[in-house]
Amino acid sequence: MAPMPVSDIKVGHIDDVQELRKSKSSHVPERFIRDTTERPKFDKDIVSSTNSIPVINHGIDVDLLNSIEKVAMEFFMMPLEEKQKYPMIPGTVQGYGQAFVLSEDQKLDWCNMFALGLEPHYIRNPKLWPTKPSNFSVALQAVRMNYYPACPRPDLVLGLSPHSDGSALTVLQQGKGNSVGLQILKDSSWIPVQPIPDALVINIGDTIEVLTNGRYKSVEHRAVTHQEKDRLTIVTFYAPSYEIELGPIQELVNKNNPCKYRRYNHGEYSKHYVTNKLQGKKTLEFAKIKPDSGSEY
Ligand SMILES: O=C(O)CCC(=O)C(=O)O
Repeated sequence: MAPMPVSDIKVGHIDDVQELRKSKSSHVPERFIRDTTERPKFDKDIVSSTNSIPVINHGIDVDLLNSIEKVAMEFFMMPLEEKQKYPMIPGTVQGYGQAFVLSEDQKLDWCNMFALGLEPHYIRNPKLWPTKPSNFSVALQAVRMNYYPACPRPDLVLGLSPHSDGSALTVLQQGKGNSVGLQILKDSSWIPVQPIPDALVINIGDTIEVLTNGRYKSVEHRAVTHQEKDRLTIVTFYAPSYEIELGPIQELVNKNNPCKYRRYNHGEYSKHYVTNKLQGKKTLEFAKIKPDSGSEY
Protein backbone atom coordinates (compact mmCIF):
# COMPACT_ATOMS: atom_id res chain seq x y z
CA MET A 1 0.00 0.00 0.00
CA ALA A 2 1.70 3.21 -1.18
CA PRO A 3 1.45 6.44 0.86
CA MET A 4 -2.06 7.83 0.54
CA PRO A 5 -2.58 10.77 -1.79
CA VAL A 6 -3.78 14.17 -0.58
CA SER A 7 -7.48 13.79 0.11
CA ASP A 8 -10.43 16.14 -0.20
CA ILE A 9 -12.03 14.90 3.04
CA LYS A 10 -13.56 17.85 4.90
CA VAL A 11 -12.72 17.70 8.61
CA GLY A 12 -13.47 21.31 9.63
CA HIS A 13 -11.33 23.29 12.05
CA ILE A 14 -9.20 21.19 14.38
CA ASP A 15 -7.83 23.10 17.38
CA ASP A 16 -4.35 22.07 18.46
CA VAL A 17 -4.87 20.91 22.06
CA GLN A 18 -1.45 22.04 23.27
CA GLU A 19 -2.21 25.56 22.06
CA LEU A 20 -5.58 25.42 23.85
CA ARG A 21 -3.77 24.37 26.98
CA LYS A 22 -1.27 27.21 26.67
CA SER A 23 -4.13 29.72 26.64
CA LYS A 24 -4.98 28.54 30.24
CA SER A 25 -8.65 28.92 29.42
CA SER A 26 -11.05 26.77 31.44
CA HIS A 27 -13.32 26.57 28.41
CA VAL A 28 -13.32 23.36 26.35
CA PRO A 29 -14.45 23.90 22.74
CA GLU A 30 -17.71 22.16 21.86
CA ARG A 31 -16.07 19.78 19.38
CA PHE A 32 -14.18 18.05 22.17
CA ILE A 33 -17.16 17.60 24.49
CA ARG A 34 -18.42 14.04 24.40
CA ASP A 35 -22.00 12.83 24.59
CA THR A 36 -22.88 11.97 28.17
CA THR A 37 -22.70 8.23 27.46
CA GLU A 38 -19.11 8.51 26.24
CA ARG A 39 -17.71 10.68 29.03
CA PRO A 40 -15.19 9.14 31.39
CA LYS A 41 -16.05 8.64 35.06
CA PHE A 42 -13.35 9.22 37.62
CA ASP A 43 -15.24 8.48 40.81
CA LYS A 44 -14.40 4.76 41.03
CA ASP A 45 -11.03 3.31 41.85
CA ILE A 46 -11.41 0.08 39.95
CA VAL A 47 -8.62 -2.47 39.99
CA SER A 48 -8.95 -5.64 37.97
CA SER A 49 -6.97 -7.91 35.72
CA THR A 50 -7.32 -7.21 31.99
CA ASN A 51 -6.09 -8.66 28.73
CA SER A 52 -3.50 -5.93 28.57
CA ILE A 53 -0.14 -7.28 29.68
CA PRO A 54 2.46 -5.20 31.56
CA VAL A 55 5.97 -6.45 30.82
CA ILE A 56 8.68 -5.55 33.31
CA ASN A 57 11.63 -7.78 32.37
CA HIS A 58 11.53 -6.85 28.70
CA GLY A 59 15.31 -6.64 28.37
CA ILE A 60 15.21 -3.29 26.58
CA ASP A 61 17.80 -0.93 27.96
CA VAL A 62 16.05 1.62 30.19
CA ASP A 63 18.41 4.30 28.87
CA LEU A 64 17.07 3.63 25.38
CA LEU A 65 13.47 3.95 26.61
CA ASN A 66 14.42 7.19 28.36
CA SER A 67 16.05 8.61 25.24
CA ILE A 68 12.98 7.75 23.14
CA GLU A 69 10.78 9.49 25.69
CA LYS A 70 13.07 12.51 25.80
CA VAL A 71 13.16 13.01 22.06
CA ALA A 72 9.39 12.47 21.76
CA MET A 73 8.81 15.11 24.43
CA GLU A 74 11.24 17.49 22.73
CA PHE A 75 9.26 17.10 19.53
CA PHE A 76 5.95 18.01 21.16
CA MET A 77 7.52 20.96 22.99
CA MET A 78 8.62 22.60 19.74
CA PRO A 79 6.63 25.61 18.48
CA LEU A 80 3.47 24.77 16.57
CA GLU A 81 4.88 26.16 13.28
CA GLU A 82 7.77 23.70 13.48
CA LYS A 83 5.49 20.70 14.09
CA GLN A 84 3.11 21.80 11.37
CA LYS A 85 5.87 21.28 8.82
CA TYR A 86 4.87 17.60 9.03
CA PRO A 87 1.07 17.76 8.71
CA MET A 88 -1.13 14.70 8.93
CA ILE A 89 -3.33 14.94 5.84
CA PRO A 90 -7.00 14.02 6.58
CA GLY A 91 -7.59 10.37 5.79
CA THR A 92 -3.96 9.44 6.48
CA VAL A 93 -2.29 8.41 9.72
CA GLN A 94 1.27 9.72 9.35
CA GLY A 95 2.61 13.10 10.44
CA TYR A 96 1.53 15.57 13.12
CA GLY A 97 -2.11 16.14 13.98
CA GLN A 98 -5.15 14.00 14.75
CA ALA A 99 -5.62 10.68 12.99
CA PHE A 100 -9.00 9.08 12.23
CA VAL A 101 -10.86 12.39 11.82
CA LEU A 102 -13.00 11.94 8.74
CA SER A 103 -15.87 14.42 8.95
CA GLU A 104 -16.70 17.94 10.11
CA ASP A 105 -19.09 16.86 12.84
CA GLN A 106 -16.88 14.17 14.39
CA LYS A 107 -15.88 14.70 18.03
CA LEU A 108 -12.17 15.31 18.55
CA ASP A 109 -9.75 13.67 20.97
CA TRP A 110 -7.79 15.74 23.50
CA CYS A 111 -4.52 14.56 22.02
CA ASN A 112 -1.79 15.52 19.60
CA MET A 113 -0.26 12.69 17.63
CA PHE A 114 2.87 12.30 15.65
CA ALA A 115 3.12 9.08 13.67
CA LEU A 116 5.52 7.55 11.18
CA GLY A 117 5.18 4.39 9.10
CA LEU A 118 8.38 2.34 9.23
CA GLU A 119 7.82 -1.05 7.60
CA PRO A 120 7.38 -2.11 4.87
CA HIS A 121 9.91 0.35 3.57
CA TYR A 122 7.67 1.75 0.84
CA ILE A 123 5.21 3.28 3.34
CA ARG A 124 7.96 5.54 4.70
CA ASN A 125 7.42 9.16 3.85
CA PRO A 126 10.79 10.93 4.26
CA LYS A 127 9.09 14.34 4.04
CA LEU A 128 7.49 13.60 7.42
CA TRP A 129 10.75 12.75 9.20
CA PRO A 130 11.55 15.79 11.37
CA THR A 131 14.90 17.52 11.12
CA LYS A 132 14.40 18.72 14.70
CA PRO A 133 15.06 17.60 17.40
CA SER A 134 18.41 16.85 15.75
CA ASN A 135 18.72 13.34 17.29
CA PHE A 136 15.19 12.35 16.29
CA SER A 137 15.97 9.69 13.71
CA VAL A 138 18.68 8.11 15.86
CA ALA A 139 16.71 7.69 19.04
CA LEU A 140 13.20 7.13 17.84
CA GLN A 141 12.00 3.74 16.69
CA ALA A 142 8.35 4.17 17.56
CA VAL A 143 5.51 4.48 15.16
CA ARG A 144 3.11 6.76 17.02
CA MET A 145 3.66 9.26 19.79
CA ASN A 146 0.62 10.62 21.61
CA TYR A 147 0.77 13.77 23.70
CA TYR A 148 -2.18 14.55 25.96
CA PRO A 149 -1.94 18.02 27.50
CA ALA A 150 -3.69 18.58 30.84
CA CYS A 151 -7.34 19.41 30.22
CA PRO A 152 -9.49 21.78 32.31
CA ARG A 153 -12.44 19.35 32.09
CA PRO A 154 -11.22 15.72 31.87
CA ASP A 155 -14.77 14.62 32.70
CA LEU A 156 -16.06 15.95 29.36
CA VAL A 157 -13.44 14.79 26.90
CA LEU A 158 -11.52 11.70 25.84
CA GLY A 159 -7.78 11.66 25.23
CA LEU A 160 -8.22 8.96 22.63
CA SER A 161 -11.48 7.40 21.42
CA PRO A 162 -12.24 3.75 22.23
CA HIS A 163 -10.68 1.31 19.76
CA SER A 164 -8.86 -1.96 19.34
CA ASP A 165 -5.64 -1.96 17.34
CA GLY A 166 -5.58 -3.36 13.81
CA SER A 167 -2.14 -4.85 14.51
CA ALA A 168 -1.24 -8.26 15.92
CA LEU A 169 0.51 -6.88 19.00
CA THR A 170 1.03 -3.34 20.22
CA VAL A 171 3.78 -2.21 22.56
CA LEU A 172 3.00 0.88 24.62
CA GLN A 173 5.59 2.91 26.49
CA GLN A 174 4.32 5.49 28.96
CA GLY A 175 6.27 8.59 29.98
CA LYS A 176 7.91 8.82 33.43
CA GLY A 177 5.52 10.00 36.13
CA ASN A 178 2.55 9.72 33.77
CA SER A 179 -0.90 10.07 35.24
CA VAL A 180 -3.18 7.06 34.78
CA GLY A 181 -4.54 7.52 31.27
CA LEU A 182 -4.96 4.17 29.57
CA GLN A 183 -8.25 2.38 30.23
CA ILE A 184 -9.26 -1.10 29.09
CA LEU A 185 -12.86 -2.19 28.56
CA LYS A 186 -13.62 -5.29 30.61
CA ASP A 187 -17.11 -6.63 31.33
CA SER A 188 -18.58 -3.27 30.20
CA SER A 189 -16.43 -1.28 32.67
CA TRP A 190 -13.47 0.88 31.88
CA ILE A 191 -10.52 -0.35 33.96
CA PRO A 192 -7.57 2.04 34.46
CA VAL A 193 -4.15 0.55 33.74
CA GLN A 194 -1.76 1.73 36.44
CA PRO A 195 1.56 2.77 34.88
CA ILE A 196 4.53 0.75 36.21
CA PRO A 197 7.90 2.55 35.94
CA ASP A 198 9.98 1.27 32.98
CA ALA A 199 7.37 -1.39 32.11
CA LEU A 200 5.93 -1.76 28.64
CA VAL A 201 2.26 -2.59 28.09
CA ILE A 202 1.47 -5.19 25.42
CA ASN A 203 -1.99 -5.12 23.89
CA ILE A 204 -3.48 -7.87 21.74
CA GLY A 205 -4.70 -6.53 18.40
CA ASP A 206 -7.37 -7.59 15.89
CA THR A 207 -5.00 -9.83 13.89
CA ILE A 208 -4.44 -12.14 16.87
CA GLU A 209 -8.19 -12.26 17.50
CA VAL A 210 -8.75 -13.40 13.90
CA LEU A 211 -5.84 -15.88 13.83
CA THR A 212 -6.99 -17.54 17.07
CA ASN A 213 -10.62 -17.55 15.90
CA GLY A 214 -11.58 -15.36 18.86
CA ARG A 215 -9.76 -17.31 21.56
CA TYR A 216 -7.58 -14.27 22.31
CA LYS A 217 -9.67 -11.14 21.97
CA SER A 218 -8.22 -7.84 20.88
CA VAL A 219 -8.38 -5.37 23.71
CA GLU A 220 -10.71 -2.39 23.47
CA HIS A 221 -9.04 0.60 25.06
CA ARG A 222 -9.14 4.38 25.26
CA ALA A 223 -7.19 7.18 26.93
CA VAL A 224 -8.47 9.77 29.37
CA THR A 225 -6.87 13.06 30.36
CA HIS A 226 -5.87 14.68 33.65
CA GLN A 227 -6.71 18.14 34.96
CA GLU A 228 -3.14 19.09 35.89
CA LYS A 229 -0.75 16.60 34.35
CA ASP A 230 0.15 16.06 30.74
CA ARG A 231 0.87 12.56 29.46
CA LEU A 232 3.07 11.08 26.75
CA THR A 233 2.86 7.62 25.20
CA ILE A 234 4.93 5.97 22.50
CA VAL A 235 3.24 3.15 20.67
CA THR A 236 4.70 0.56 18.27
CA PHE A 237 2.43 -1.62 16.20
CA TYR A 238 3.52 -5.09 15.03
CA ALA A 239 1.40 -6.32 12.15
CA PRO A 240 1.60 -8.75 9.22
CA SER A 241 2.85 -7.32 5.94
CA TYR A 242 0.20 -5.89 3.64
CA GLU A 243 0.44 -8.73 1.10
CA ILE A 244 -0.46 -11.42 3.65
CA GLU A 245 -3.81 -13.16 3.44
CA LEU A 246 -4.98 -14.36 6.80
CA GLY A 247 -7.85 -15.98 8.62
CA PRO A 248 -8.36 -18.28 11.62
CA ILE A 249 -5.79 -21.04 12.12
CA GLN A 250 -7.49 -24.29 11.05
CA GLU A 251 -6.60 -26.11 14.30
CA LEU A 252 -8.66 -23.57 16.22
CA VAL A 253 -11.78 -24.05 14.11
CA ASN A 254 -14.10 -26.95 14.93
CA LYS A 255 -17.73 -27.86 15.59
CA ASN A 256 -17.65 -26.32 19.06
CA ASN A 257 -15.86 -23.23 17.83
CA PRO A 258 -17.02 -22.58 14.25
CA CYS A 259 -15.11 -20.19 12.04
CA LYS A 260 -15.95 -16.63 13.11
CA TYR A 261 -13.79 -14.66 10.65
CA ARG A 262 -13.33 -14.80 6.91
CA ARG A 263 -9.98 -14.82 5.12
CA TYR A 264 -8.83 -11.41 3.96
CA ASN A 265 -5.82 -9.47 2.81
CA HIS A 266 -4.13 -7.56 5.64
CA GLY A 267 -3.42 -4.55 3.39
CA GLU A 268 -7.16 -4.20 2.75
CA TYR A 269 -7.86 -4.48 6.45
CA SER A 270 -5.30 -1.75 7.21
CA LYS A 271 -6.83 0.51 4.59
CA HIS A 272 -10.29 -0.08 6.04
CA TYR A 273 -8.89 0.62 9.53
CA VAL A 274 -7.26 3.95 8.74
CA THR A 275 -10.17 5.27 6.68
CA ASN A 276 -12.73 4.84 9.46
CA LYS A 277 -13.07 6.71 12.72
CA LEU A 278 -12.13 4.92 15.94
CA GLN A 279 -15.31 3.29 17.23
CA GLY A 280 -14.61 0.53 19.69
CA LYS A 281 -14.20 -2.81 17.91
CA LYS A 282 -16.40 -1.86 14.96
CA THR A 283 -13.55 -2.19 12.45
CA LEU A 284 -13.35 -5.90 13.18
CA GLU A 285 -16.80 -6.29 11.58
CA PHE A 286 -14.81 -6.20 8.33
CA ALA A 287 -13.52 -9.69 9.10
CA LYS A 288 -16.49 -11.22 10.91
CA ILE A 289 -18.59 -13.89 9.27
CA LYS A 290 -22.21 -12.85 9.59
CA PRO A 291 -24.23 -15.51 11.48
CA ASP A 292 -26.70 -16.01 8.58
CA SER A 293 -24.04 -16.30 5.84
CA GLY A 294 -24.09 -20.10 6.11
CA SER A 295 -20.29 -20.44 6.21
CA GLU A 296 -18.94 -23.84 7.14
CA TYR A 297 -16.21 -24.25 9.76
O1 LIG B 1 -1.95 6.60 24.98
C1 LIG B 1 -2.50 5.57 25.35
O2 LIG B 1 -2.56 5.20 26.52
C2 LIG B 1 -3.18 4.71 24.32
C3 LIG B 1 -2.60 4.88 22.94
C4 LIG B 1 -3.28 4.04 21.91
O3 LIG B 1 -4.16 3.27 22.19
C5 LIG B 1 -2.92 4.18 20.49
O4 LIG B 1 -2.07 5.02 20.14
O5 LIG B 1 -3.49 3.43 19.66
